[in-house]
Formats: sequence, structure tokens, C-alpha cells
Amino acid sequence: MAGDSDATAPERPAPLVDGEAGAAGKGGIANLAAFGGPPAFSEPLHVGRPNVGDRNRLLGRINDLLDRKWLTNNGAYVQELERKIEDFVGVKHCVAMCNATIALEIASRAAGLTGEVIVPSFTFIATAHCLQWQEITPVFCDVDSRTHNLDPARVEQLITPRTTGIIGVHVWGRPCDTDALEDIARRRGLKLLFDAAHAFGCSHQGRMIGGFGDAEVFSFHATKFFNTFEGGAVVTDDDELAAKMRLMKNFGFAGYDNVIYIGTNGKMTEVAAAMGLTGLEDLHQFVAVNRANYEEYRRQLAGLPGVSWICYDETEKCNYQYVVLEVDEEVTHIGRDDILNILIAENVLARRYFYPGCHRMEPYRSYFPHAGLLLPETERLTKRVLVLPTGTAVGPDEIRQICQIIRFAVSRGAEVRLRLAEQSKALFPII
Ligand code: T4K
Repeated sequence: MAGDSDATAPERPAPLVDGEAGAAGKGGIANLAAFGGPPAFSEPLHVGRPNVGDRNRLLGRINDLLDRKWLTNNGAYVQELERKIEDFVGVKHCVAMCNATIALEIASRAAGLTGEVIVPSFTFIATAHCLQWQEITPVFCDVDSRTHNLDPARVEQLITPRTTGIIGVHVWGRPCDTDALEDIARRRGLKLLFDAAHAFGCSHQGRMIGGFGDAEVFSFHATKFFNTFEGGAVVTDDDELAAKMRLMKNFGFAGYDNVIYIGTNGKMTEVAAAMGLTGLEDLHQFVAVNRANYEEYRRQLAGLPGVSWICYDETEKCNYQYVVLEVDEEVTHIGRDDILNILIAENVLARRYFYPGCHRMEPYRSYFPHAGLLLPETERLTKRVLVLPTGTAVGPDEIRQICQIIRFAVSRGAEVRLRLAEQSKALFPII
């Protein structure tokens, strides 16, 4: 990669230092793609490459549903998927839906949430929007810097007479402190829901995630560990809640010509359920790939000063869907965003989930302009976290290369940062 003699290649500045020849296969800073070198990968490497089960079984199911001419509205595949998920998670009810955002809206409405609901800001925007969409105020609570999940002590401080519930998020598939949150909810008479969008296939205290709180919501979006193209589900042991959600996801119809509730269209299609049924059969393979990637990343980045990663509890079931680094700029002398820019230039499309935090996005930043003052850990994390490509998009070779680039950028942190700053000054001289 370093010594490309192609005359049509853009002229590159001379390497600053060659002492690290071979690191990242780059030979020198100037050969990083951000500074004009050729990218390490010709095709982009994505964070959320979909896990797809056996293609022939999927196509067989699609042919079958086309033959049956039953495409949606609680079809046979949706019902089969719901029963299989109930068994897998160990809950009484699974209500499949078109995506997790609608599922969160329906679950929170069916659970009777109103007024204020306590949620983390360190989450995907859907957790907050599902409330605000219904004119319920999301009250942003800080997270524990170690777990990245809601800090129960801070939850308790935010309860007011208007609070009706808490939505915890099992970020990266790692469980919230369910005992503490269940205790608060019980003592304070609050509903407790979990946004388990990341946590399908994960367990906590030996029980599958999905069985905690009043209800839990999974996302089956294409980028998730287990996907139905788009999709989601609410799982619960509460018969009444499940019955309400079944009505709500189907406009409130209790039978032909009989609407007994306000509802919406939250139904999952048959083709989505076919994808889900097929994926369920291959979950163990998805976990194996994710786990191997996670371990390879850990091996390759071990001992890199200022770079730590979130760990999964090996005594529990984990889906290992996210490989998440934290960059401590004081040690690396190069910020998370600079590392991200270096990676993107190399065609490694890492992501900085959940930057900048829900509280810094609209409409919340206008509603609560000073929310950040109460969210110091969230603010800190949103500047440090970097999510790396995994899943079937990458294997050991790609991971080794990605890690070499990160190691190289960190080992020359101050220099790389300076060069990036100079470059952006040249590009945007007025700023
Ligand atoms: N709660 C939480 C905690 C969540 O994380 C999410 C969703 C939700 C609720 C709501 O669930 P859903 O309503 O979506 O069921 C992605 C996903 O779109 C989103 O589902 C997910 N969280 C979030 C964390 O990540 P973006 O904006 O980053 O998506 P996008 O299009 O940039 O895709 C991410 C990467 O995946 C890209 O590098 C491209 C690649 N990709 C994506 C798709 C869709 C593929 O390679 N193939 C694909 O088909 O939000």
C-alpha cells in the first residue's frame, strides 16, 4: 500500500516520519488515506451489516407466502414467529410489530405512560421520540460510565409528581441494573419498560432479556443482531397489556367493523416474519461470528494506552453485536473524532453512537437547553465512544488491518491530530 507508483494517483506529501514503516501497512503518516494515501479497503466496511440466515430456506418461505397469498395482517408466519420468540425468551406474550419505534410507542401508550418518563439520553433517538410523539416528556437521566446504562441513583432524583414511568435501555445488549430499577418502580408506583433493541439473545441473571419490567421492546431492524428487514416486538408476561397492544397495533380493531380502541398500524408483514423465522434458525452462527470478531479486536488492541473497550459478561448469553471502544484523549493525544476521520478515509465506516446524546438533538435541545449540566457522564461518553465494524462484514484479516490503523493513529496521536487540523484549516481557511 505504501509504495504505489501509479502515475494517476494523487500526489502525496512525503512521509513525515518513516521510523514506523510497516505500521498499518502505511509506511508513514502521509500514506494514511486521510492525507492522500490509497484507502486500506476498496469497499466500505459497515457497522451494521445485516445477518442473513439460510437464503434457500428464506426464499422457500417467501415462495410459500406468495403461493398462499397472505402477505400481512397477523399471518401464519407472524404467528409462528411470535410463538417461537415467546419460547426463546421465556415470556407469555410476544407481539410482533413493524419496527421497534412503533413498538415503543405502543408499549408506552398501552402501559398508560403520561406526563414525564425517565429515559437515558445516551441512546438512539427513538427512545425519546416514542414519548415526545405522544406529548409525554422524556426526562433525561445520566448513565453509569462503567455500564453505559441508566444510573438508578440518579433516576430516583428525577422523579416528580408527573412521573409515570421509566424506560431503561440495555445499551449494546448489556443489561440495565434491573433489580434497582424494579425496586424504584415498585416503591414509587411507576411503570417500568425496557428498550431492549440491542439485547435480543442476551441474558441477565440467567434469564433471557425480555422478561424484565412490565414489558420489553426488541428491534429487528436490518442492522440488529437478529433482523426481519424492519421489525420489532414487545414481550411481556402481562395478559392485559398484551391484549391492549394487539388491538393498538391493528387500528384498534376487535373484529370486523368493530374498533374499540385508538390504534395505529404497527403490524409486521409476512415477508418480515419469514426473514425472522429463517434468522432464528441461524442465531448460533451469528453469535459465533460476532464473538470471534469481538475477541480478535480485543487481541489486536490489547494494551493500547488510552483505548479501552466494553466487555460482555461471559457467564451470560451475549450476542456480541457491538464492538465498542472508548478513547481517552488525554492519554492518546488524539481525539475519538480524529480517529473516526482517519478510519472513514480508509473506508472503515465506524460510528460514534450515540453522539451527541438525545438531549443535544431537536426538539430536546430547544426544550431543555441546559440538560447537559445534569448529564456529565453522558456528555463524556458521547465524546469517547467509537463503534467498529463487525458481523459478517469483517473477518480476522480486516480486523487486523483496522486495528493496525487505530494503533498507528494512536501511536502518532499528536502528529496525526496536528496534520488533520492543518488540513481542515487549508480546506476551510475562514473558520
Ligand atoms: N432503541 C434503540 C436503543 C435503538 O438502537 C434503535 C435503533 C431503536 C430503539 C429503534 O429501532 P427501529 O425502529 O429501527 O427498529 C441504525 C439503525 O437504523 C437503527 O435501527 C439503530 N437503532 C441504530 C443504532 O443504528 P443509523 O442511522 O446508524 O443507520 P444507518 O442507515 O446509518 O446504518 C448503519 C450502518 O449499517 C451503515 O454503515 C450502513 C449499514 N447498513 C444499514 C442497513 C439499513 C447495511 O449495511 N445494510 C442495511 O440494510 O441507525
